[in-house]
Amino acid sequence: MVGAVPAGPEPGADHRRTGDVFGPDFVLGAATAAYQIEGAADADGRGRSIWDTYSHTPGRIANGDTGDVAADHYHRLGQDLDLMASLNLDAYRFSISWPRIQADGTGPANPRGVDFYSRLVDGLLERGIAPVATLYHWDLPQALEDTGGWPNRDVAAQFADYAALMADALGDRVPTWTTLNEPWAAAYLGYASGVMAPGRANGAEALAAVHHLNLAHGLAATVLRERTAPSTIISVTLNLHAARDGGPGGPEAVERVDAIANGAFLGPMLRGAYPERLLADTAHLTDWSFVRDGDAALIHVPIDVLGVNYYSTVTVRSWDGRGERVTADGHKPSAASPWVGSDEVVEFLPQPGPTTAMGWNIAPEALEQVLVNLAEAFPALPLMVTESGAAFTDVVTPDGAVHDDARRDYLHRHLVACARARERGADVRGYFVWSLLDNFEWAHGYDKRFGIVHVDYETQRRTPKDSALWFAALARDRVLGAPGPGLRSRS
Ligand code: IFM
Repeated sequence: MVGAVPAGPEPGADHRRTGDVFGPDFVLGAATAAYQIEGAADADGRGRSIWDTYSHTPGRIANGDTGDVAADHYHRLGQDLDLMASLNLDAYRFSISWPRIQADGTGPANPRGVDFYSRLVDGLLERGIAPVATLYHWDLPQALEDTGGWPNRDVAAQFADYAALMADALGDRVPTWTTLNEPWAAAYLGYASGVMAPGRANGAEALAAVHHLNLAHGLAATVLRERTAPSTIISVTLNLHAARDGGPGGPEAVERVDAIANGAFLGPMLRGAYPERLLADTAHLTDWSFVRDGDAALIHVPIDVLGVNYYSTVTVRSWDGRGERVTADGHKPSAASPWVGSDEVVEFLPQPGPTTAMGWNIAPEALEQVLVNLAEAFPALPLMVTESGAAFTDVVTPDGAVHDDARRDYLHRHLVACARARERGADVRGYFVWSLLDNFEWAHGYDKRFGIVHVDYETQRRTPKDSALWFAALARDRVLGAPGPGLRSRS
């Protein structure tokens, strides 16, 4: 579906060039997610989510961190809105916490929860910043997990009910909606490897979760379409894997990974069917009987934009069963694999550096190629880079600044990748930095900082890093200036 991505940049490709112009129609924004920044875990009738449960389970999160307080965005909304305006953002991508709206995942909307997002949307519009609302960034109400979670089909219908509540509450003011963020992570990291909430490790359940997330997307997209204005943009965000051939047996390994990670979502959402490769590779785990007649049509509904989250590549080859196999999911070591059905046959090789603080390799040329491959596979579908960014070890200098040249360089090179993809015919509409603020990085807790704005978690003081000031100048001037000294260029 995305296909193979060649290793390394093409000779002569320049991912540090300057002078690229991003016209006013190209959206330059920043992204966050509810559980990662809001805090206020018990405020105003919010229910518990699977991430509350998971983060409060000893041993799950680095340092025992939780999202209870996070960046306290819930109580600092006005300040954070002003911060966004000071950075000249065209758009702000946020997610809505489902348990703030429906504490137990069912029933009427909690007016106090709705009010928070209503104030957020109004505050954005007052400042000329376009709201991009994501309905699901992994915080399933715990009460729904208690009924079986995403492996339970009913949750998809409950998600559609929640989508209807939000469409009715905010649909008159939110121009762009995203149904799901990274269902790959929700299904495979949540139910197969267990390094994310709810922390189950069962491949068959993960595949049922994949299907019910796809169904949830389709049902919610339909509800949004029916209840909002015709001009409303409806999208989904996928973290598509850029898989490289690490031979021997590389092409087959790439095909397997592409099917599990990319085709499992692109297939039903955009083509109306799961890839044969996926069905074959997982046949020993499940008969896919959770797919019912009519589901394909419910999932395969028109969307207006495909959101792409991109961070790094994977390099794979077929495992010959000898020696010690290297596996990876890029998140946290786990006893169980997220590569459901292929974990015994695909070997993940260490990536060449340089890397970020997450250990993820930096490869802007692969973002370019993913966008070009998608444009070729789905020519009529506009693309939006909905997350791109990097964690580095930031240092606050005595004068209170954060000179994060490496992050600035990272962003620069990935924006060049977007510009190059556009030159090669990809209809890339915009780029959202991950993330506006330092935040709760899931199993890594607060150890990893992705923000272009530094957060002092003791005082909740916000300090725009140099990357934020650079991004603000780009959003104002629309021309890509000189990159930071940053990392040694590989291009
Ligand atoms: O922080 C996450 C985000 O929630 C989803 N995409 C990847 C980011 C970095 O790991």
